[in-house]
Amino acid sequence: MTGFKTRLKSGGNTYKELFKRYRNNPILTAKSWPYAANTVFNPAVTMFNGKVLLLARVEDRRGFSHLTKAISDDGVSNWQIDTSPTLESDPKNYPEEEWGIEDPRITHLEELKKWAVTYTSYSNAGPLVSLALTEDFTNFERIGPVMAPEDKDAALFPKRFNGKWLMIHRPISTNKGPYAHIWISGSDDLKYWGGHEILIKARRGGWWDANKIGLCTQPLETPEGWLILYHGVRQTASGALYRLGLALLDLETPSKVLRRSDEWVFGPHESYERNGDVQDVVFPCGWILDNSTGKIKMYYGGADTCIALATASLSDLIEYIKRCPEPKQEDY
Ligand code: BMA
Repeated sequence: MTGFKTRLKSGGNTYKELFKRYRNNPILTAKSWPYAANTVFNPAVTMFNGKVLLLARVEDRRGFSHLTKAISDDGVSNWQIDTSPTLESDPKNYPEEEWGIEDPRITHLEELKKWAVTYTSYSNAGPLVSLALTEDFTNFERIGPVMAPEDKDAALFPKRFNGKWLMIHRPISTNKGPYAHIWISGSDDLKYWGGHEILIKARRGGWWDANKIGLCTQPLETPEGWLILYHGVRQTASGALYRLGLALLDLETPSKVLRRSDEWVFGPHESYERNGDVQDVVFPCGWILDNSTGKIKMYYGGADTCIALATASLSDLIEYIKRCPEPKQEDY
């Protein structure tokens, strides 16, 4: 009992926080935008010409989204934001983009010397995964829709494995569900995808990540394996609660899951994560690793309204995930 009281007095929280919020969060809001926007959130991120490039989802007052880039030297301040949409839906040529494009993820494809941008196209048949390539984040070459609806939360690996590109994505299945598991698929040419396999299953029952999960950020290569950040959506009496967990995939065979966290490692807590257009949502679509410091910057949408930043040390994340159990899929 004394121990319990002492813990409460000293803050009450015995969990080690792996991710530390930036003190001046949120870093970007609709007010920072050079043109009228309802909300800016769920940004992808990559390094571009030595600078941090965010590709943010911007929602207008019709309710439709487009993507706009913001570039900064330090990834925290002095953002140079495009004065008009960087990548807009083009429903005339790509009818699946009818109600906008959302939630990008960026992967640099070393072989092609191009960046792959996977994003959600909001079609009148439901959300699906589209892919575009770019060399400069000004001109985009659309590959088009690569996964049929309903599917979203997709990102590519930066290289081929046994000749195949690999993509992680999240289709929804209505079989005894709905259930939304994370899948992995392969392609020779980035356009036609197959060899679909479940990668990480949504758990069931009382788990924080029961029934619906999805990839957050692009896979991060580490000496121990590919580090994966994913969200779990818990249905509560006051709506959905988006929290984040970690997994580690085999370096050579990414379809093999080595570890998965039982606990969530980041969740909505601050007012900009709890209150906004959609309450209680943290939704990262990108992270970057500074190899010289071992620090990760994770960029995320807060409550579908603003952009926030949290940092972590790669060695802390690896140490944590290596202590997590090997997944036993049959237990889920
Ligand atoms: C998901 C996506 C995200 C959004 C989240 C919470 O389905 O649409 O863009 O942040 O819901 O509303």
